[in-house]
Amino acid sequence: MEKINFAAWRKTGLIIALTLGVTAVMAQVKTQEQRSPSEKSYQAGDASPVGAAIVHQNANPKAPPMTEAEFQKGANIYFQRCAGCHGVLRKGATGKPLTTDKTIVSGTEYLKVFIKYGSPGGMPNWGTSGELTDDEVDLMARYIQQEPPTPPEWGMKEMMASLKVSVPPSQRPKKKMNNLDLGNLFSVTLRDAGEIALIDGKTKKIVKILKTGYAVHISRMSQSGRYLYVIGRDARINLIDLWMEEPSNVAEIKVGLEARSVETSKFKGFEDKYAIAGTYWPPQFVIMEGDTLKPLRIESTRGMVVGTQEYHPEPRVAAIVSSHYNPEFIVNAKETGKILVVNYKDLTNLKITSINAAQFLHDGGMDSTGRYFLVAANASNKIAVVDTKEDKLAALVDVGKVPHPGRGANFIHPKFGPVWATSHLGDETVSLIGTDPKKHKDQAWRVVQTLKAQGGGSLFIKTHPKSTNLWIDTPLNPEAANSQSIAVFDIRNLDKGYEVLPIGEWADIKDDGAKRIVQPEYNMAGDEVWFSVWSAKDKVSALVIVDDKTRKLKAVIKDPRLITPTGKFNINNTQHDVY
Ligand code: DHE
Repeated sequence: MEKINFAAWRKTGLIIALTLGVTAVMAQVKTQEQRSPSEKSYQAGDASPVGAAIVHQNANPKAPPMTEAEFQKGANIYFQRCAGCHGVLRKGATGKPLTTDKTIVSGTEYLKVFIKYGSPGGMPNWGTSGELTDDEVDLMARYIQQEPPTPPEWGMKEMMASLKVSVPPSQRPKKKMNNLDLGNLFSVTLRDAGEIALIDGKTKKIVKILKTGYAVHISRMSQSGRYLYVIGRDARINLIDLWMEEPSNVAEIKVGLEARSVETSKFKGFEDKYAIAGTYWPPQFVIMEGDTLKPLRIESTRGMVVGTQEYHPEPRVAAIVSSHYNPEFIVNAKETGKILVVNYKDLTNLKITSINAAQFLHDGGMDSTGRYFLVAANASNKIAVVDTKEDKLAALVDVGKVPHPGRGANFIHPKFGPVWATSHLGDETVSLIGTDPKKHKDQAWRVVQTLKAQGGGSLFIKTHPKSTNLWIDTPLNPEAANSQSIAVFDIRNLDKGYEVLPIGEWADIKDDGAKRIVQPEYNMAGDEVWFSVWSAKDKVSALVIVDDKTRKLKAVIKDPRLITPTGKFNINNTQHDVY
């Protein structure tokens, strides 16, 4: 079977526009039309590791002929470039469905035109952009008329076979064996290296580089602050013990073929006991032992979509957070638009509260009290609010276009009291939502103010309880001036507008890399902010650290090992949900 050449296709190292919006009906749905280029490319995302697992051809007799080798190549291209929008089973997600009842009616020639030239409605020009050759365009036009291959399921047997506990709990230290200031350590995603860097917050030195899954996505902390969990797009989880003399991998598992989220149990009495991971494929989540990753219970997310109540075969698991109010995980199913509150008290008699929110759930975080969870339903331009004490939907709040908060930003608004903020992929606005139903009832779960920042293409917003700054990145904005800088508001005087800091320039990198500024992250004290200067794998990247009070450059970390740094996770802030 042909292997995906990830390195070649990801030659820019960044997110490339990948939507094959080929449909039987030329008209694009409204949401497609309204999507900005940055939004389209982001949602299409990166290569899905699923393609490598496709093993058989199920050709439709009405479809144009293909050899087995062509089919394999088509499957690889599809999973690298199209599945992010159109779904693994081609039933449609943020992109249109590409099922054979539609594609065969369209026919090869018609499909080729779409694939080669794209459309104003949302499909990139695969052929004319040089991403696909004419032969590959022809191959893809024929490929999408074959029945979609179904990737294998991944159940207990496969998970157990992949589980490696390299250092069993009995052989691990009983206390912290190093002098590291763990609270102020950062776990930095080195996306295209399949590694994380542990960096000391004070000295800014790389303490250790650890091998993780392919295109590693996020890091999360156990409640005690001892265990670090890292998940890659290939659904591999690495468990790192920060108490060891040298922090090291102690266990590893592959929980599926593609994933983004991992979290740990944080409720009193269950600290460090369980871990949970959600997968894009298969559409499911698994609860594991916190200190070994041994899988205990796997649950599917397949089911009915909120609103239409139609069956969806692959609701991908997006963000997962841990409740502080109950022994529960809050699991967000993207395509069904449902928030599943999973009570882990009794894994045999698992209780799941299924909350109707909206499509497509993506990322989110807690309010400052930790009681309410706010999550972006990005295609619906809404933020869903869950009361994690009562396990109920508190509100669905209309915000700007395609909200993308990361974990969001909590602060006290001078006029409206406690608010949580999100920026947007689809426009330049920042929506501030009131979060205090007791003392600020009139403002609760309403947008109390809308700020205008640099532009669309924002992915992350950040502040800290000790700061008066509100930072908004724009890494996917088409203008380099915006993607290479950061906007910062003074929370005490939001009407004053924002200041722009040229973080990319400050990194002082001489090559022509993209230098996208992504994901502000505070140190433990809340007095400095770290930014990634994210360029392609073969270009120089860096981390730029800004003094939060003065907004002046404090340090630049450059190191040949810092390949494509994106997410940064301060241990203390991640452990305690400080944002
Ligand atoms: Fe992410 C969080 C999914 C592209 C950097 N990303 C998340 C979460 C999900 C997700 C579901 C929430 C996890 C949680 O809280 O449990 N991300 C996806 C995608 O599906 C998407 C759009 C395309 C893809 O193929 O992956 C995507 N993400 C990206 C990027 O291109 C980014 C900018 C760079 C990268 O490293 O790949 C990126 N995503 C991040 C980061 C977080 C994240 C840094 C965690 C933010 C935080 O503060 O917690």
